[in-house]
Amino acid sequence: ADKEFLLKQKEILQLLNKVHEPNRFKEQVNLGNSYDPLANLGNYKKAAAVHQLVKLYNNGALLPRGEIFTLFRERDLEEMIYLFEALFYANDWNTFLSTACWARDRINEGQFVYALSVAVLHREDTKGVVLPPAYEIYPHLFVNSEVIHQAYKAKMRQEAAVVRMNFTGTIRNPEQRVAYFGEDIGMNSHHSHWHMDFPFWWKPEYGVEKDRKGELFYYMHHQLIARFDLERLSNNLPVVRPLDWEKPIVNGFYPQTTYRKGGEFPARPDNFYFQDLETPYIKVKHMIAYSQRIREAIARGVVLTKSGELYSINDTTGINTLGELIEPSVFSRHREYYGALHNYGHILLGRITDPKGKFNMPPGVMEHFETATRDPAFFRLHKYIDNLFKEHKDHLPHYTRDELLLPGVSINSVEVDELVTYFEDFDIDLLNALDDTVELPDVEIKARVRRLNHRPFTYTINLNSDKDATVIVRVFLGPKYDWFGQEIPLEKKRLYMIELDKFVAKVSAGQTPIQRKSSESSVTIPDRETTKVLVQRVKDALEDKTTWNVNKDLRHCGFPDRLLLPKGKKEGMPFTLFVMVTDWEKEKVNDVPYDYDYGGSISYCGTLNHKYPDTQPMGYPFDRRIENVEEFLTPNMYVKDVVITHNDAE
Ligand code: CUO
Repeated sequence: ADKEFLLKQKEILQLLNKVHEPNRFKEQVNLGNSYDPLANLGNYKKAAAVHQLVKLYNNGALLPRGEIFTLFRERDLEEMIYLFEALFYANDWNTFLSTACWARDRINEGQFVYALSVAVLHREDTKGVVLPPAYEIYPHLFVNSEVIHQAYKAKMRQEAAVVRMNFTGTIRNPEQRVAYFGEDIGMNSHHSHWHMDFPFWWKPEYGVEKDRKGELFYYMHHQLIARFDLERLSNNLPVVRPLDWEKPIVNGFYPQTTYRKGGEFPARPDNFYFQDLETPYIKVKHMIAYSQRIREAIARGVVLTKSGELYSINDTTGINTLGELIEPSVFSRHREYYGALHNYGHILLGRITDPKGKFNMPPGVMEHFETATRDPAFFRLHKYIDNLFKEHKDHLPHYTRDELLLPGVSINSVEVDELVTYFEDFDIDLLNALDDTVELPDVEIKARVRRLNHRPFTYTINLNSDKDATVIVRVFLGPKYDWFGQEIPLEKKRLYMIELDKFVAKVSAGQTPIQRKSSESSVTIPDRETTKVLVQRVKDALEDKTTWNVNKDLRHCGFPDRLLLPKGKKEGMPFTLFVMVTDWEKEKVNDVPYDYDYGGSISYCGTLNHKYPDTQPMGYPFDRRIENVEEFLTPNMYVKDVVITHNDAE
């Protein structure tokens, strides 16, 4: 990389260093203090946002530093957007950096980190900049109270420490058996980054390609639930049931997690009912009405637009329209009529124990994308929403044999290595969790968590083709048996199929073995680099001790590679492996020969700044009904049983 890029990388890491403390990098502080955004309005493409932000700041009207920021509070969001626009619309790097340095010690840390991160992910001149892992910037959102408490003790004693973190709750709560999934820091980091790459507040005026964003909202969350269900089956738990606005939420939840300032995250006892809220004004009956209107749109195949027209959703792009409508995003065709089903669901769950704000409780875990999946009710809300998407997909015609076939190509066999999962220890750096109010030097303090992993494996797909061709390969895994031990028929199993990989391969006439490694999966990303390693690497590269390769398609979004396989069982648990090959020439979108990577995690994270690379609906061929299994299974598909064995440790 050139020096210019490395300096940018260095500045960003410094800006995100200990965000709760005053900036300690003198040059940045000087820059921030000498810079007056109002005197430089000409340097922004949208001066109005900068003007608003500074005006609010000067009036002391912004969310103060130290307070909790959530995207689900209208005011917090609005202010954050002003800052984002100031950063995103800064005409050049100097203006960007000066604005960020100015904001660093003035704007609420939560708003600052979020706005800066989203700006870095989307600005042309910061493409390829690596952000520190979210769990190092905000350890509070990823580890529980006990760990933070122990970490403070260690710092006071000035002793290096490794604090063991247990999953929340006890074995008397059956839901705890799958807490390793909902509380996995990599999974939470993936989820929060997905929402940074595809924010619901994203405006068309930003001019960045957000191809099939509504469909991705559906598909990524659909896959999260399917994966959660496979983890549940691996632990003898039934699959998740959707929420019901009028019935009690049977399972309570005690997050045992604490904010840096503002107290513990609120808990929810068992069997709580949804409650009406006053601010924001959300009534349970509104949620029911929104659902009814959405279901009516699905049944009729059209949504009502704001201007009173009917807009068809009766085709493959319908899912995208529906995703934008249900989330909802700025692209919702009629926000007033269809409401904000999903976002309000998050808010209703987050405020459920203090609906009137009587006790001034802080936001619940559901009100942050970093913490939402810790609560099992997250998966119940999303299954409820997923069932609406399913209802829509079930209205579309099933795929015909002709559509599914790839003439001249057949899969003869698929071989896969032994599939083994295990738990391992992982240490999180807690440096940023502790403030420096006491003038004590930093000591090494880490939280040690248990996390699921699997042995690396390879598939070999043996293809027979009557010509040279470029094919696209899709690999899925689904459960063989349900919770009752009954074999699941394919037309039902399709809803629990998790995507393992999607990639492009060249085949020549005759037999071709296609080999693919688990580490190459289009679903996942490897462990994120730690802040420490990043800081050192930049330093070394600036001193020409190492090289730094800039990856302009770098993604922070991506399911953790460790979680590619569900846990399975000690005695071995049978699953169904499914492979399908189709014609890449027919499905490719961009006119680049090998554009399937775009950062390596396109399956759940799509692409940034490009068109989505293939034309098939996400989840194809399992997104639609299967009428007749025999007719569905064509020679270019292959189904086989595989076994996943779980070892407690490796
Ligand atoms: Cu990701 Cu509800 O959209 O958490």
